Amino acid sequence: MSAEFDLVIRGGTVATATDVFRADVAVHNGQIAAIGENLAGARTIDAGGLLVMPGGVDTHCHLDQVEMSMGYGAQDFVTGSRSAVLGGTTTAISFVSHFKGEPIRDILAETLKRGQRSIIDYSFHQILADPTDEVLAELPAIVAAGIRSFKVFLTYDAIRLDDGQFLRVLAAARREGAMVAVHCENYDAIGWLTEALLAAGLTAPKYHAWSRPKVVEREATYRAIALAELVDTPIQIFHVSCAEVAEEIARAKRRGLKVWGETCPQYFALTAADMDRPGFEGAKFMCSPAPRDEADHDGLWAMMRQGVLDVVSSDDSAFNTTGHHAKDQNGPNASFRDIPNGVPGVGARMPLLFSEGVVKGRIDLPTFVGLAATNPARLYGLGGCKGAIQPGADADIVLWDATKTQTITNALLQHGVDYTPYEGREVTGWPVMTLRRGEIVMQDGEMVAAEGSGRFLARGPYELARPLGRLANGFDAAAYDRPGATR
Ligand code: DUC
Ligand code: ZN
Ligand code: ZN
Repeated sequence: MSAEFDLVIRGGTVATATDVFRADVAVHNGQIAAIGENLAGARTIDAGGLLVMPGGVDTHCHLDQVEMSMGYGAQDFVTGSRSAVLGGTTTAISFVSHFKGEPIRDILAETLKRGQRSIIDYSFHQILADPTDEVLAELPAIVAAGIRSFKVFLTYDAIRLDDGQFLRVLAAARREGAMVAVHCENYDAIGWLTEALLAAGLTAPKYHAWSRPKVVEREATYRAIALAELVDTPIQIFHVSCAEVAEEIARAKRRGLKVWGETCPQYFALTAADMDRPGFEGAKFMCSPAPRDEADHDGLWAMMRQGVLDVVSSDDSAFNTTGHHAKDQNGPNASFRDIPNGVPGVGARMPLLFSEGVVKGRIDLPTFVGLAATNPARLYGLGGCKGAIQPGADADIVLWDATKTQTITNALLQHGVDYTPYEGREVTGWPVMTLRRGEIVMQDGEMVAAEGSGRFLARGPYELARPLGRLANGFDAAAYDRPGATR
């Protein structure tokens, strides 16, 4: 046999979003070149006894974001992408910040510079906090630069959009062929509940969950979907915490709308009770939306099985427990309102989903691959190139030992954060090797890639982000809501 290919991954069990089968996978020039039997390569990796899956695609993680909703995060592109490859992830989408009253271009330039340190391939969502005419006029250039998705927040003082502003973003996205990702919680309801809780002296971390119960998330999700339907813009609902919220997405899908849903490990592996740990411990588990109860986990799994929730991303938005810009920046007795919320998870995402999902029989292996890699890639315009084991795709591959048990510790994850909310948790299934574009970047828990070897992924037009062409009254209002148009 002559060496037709650069590399052959031999004798493993290939898992895709639709199939599980025994095959060799050949890699040439950084791409998957063939899938078959008895393939020959200049180099061989023995994958006997291992799963061969697409490298994970984490379409929601805040790596080295200029500034997040509640401060400066702990994770930069080196620490975040190192932890990513250790956990089997090879592609990430992070965020370009935006601040009210400011143009985007300088933050974009700074963010693109920060990304150059990445080990994994990466792209960005553009946050829009203030859709003024000036900012909307910047969007065609931003989209042309390959940033084909916008993120909006319906809560948080500094960055939230009211309904009118949200409509303007949806209209801009429709014109540009961009996907809109939405943080759905009702701003006024959270503010009202927070004031009441503080007035009642209920300030501990656990009251974070009380300040944003499920109905607050559900109302905003319904509203986001209704407004997206009005404008005819594809959207994804970020970080869905429970089945009641996912039901809104299910109803939208049933009506044929382009609405997708994401959940994250913190919603099936943590609960509100974690925020009730003694002292400041509970702060480590605070994120938004808040983790719910054990009983809610079953509902989320059902929504994943049914394809209502298409994506599991990490929403790694990490703050250290203690120190500058940390969770305790306002002191160890700060009220829940003054503790930044967000949890790390870029490295733990795939092992948690595999262990809690596949090993415990809640989802099958193709569903796992779909949630962790294939669906997020497709949803954000990377389909065919990322998140797939198929000829022509980038050879981003994880070799996974489905039987290996591992106790998660903070040191193991090698991220830039002083804790993990999953400390001490035993999982079954662990990545033993990660390849990015055919190059080994992690082997046996050691990152072996060079800082800065990741590539920026410019995302072009794609079908899922195209409007449906279903307009209320047949009138394309978005076409008239252009920067500078008479309003
Ligand atoms: N929402 C996010 O999507 N990420 C970090 C914090 C938040 O509230
Ligand atoms: Zn959010
Ligand atoms: Zn986030």
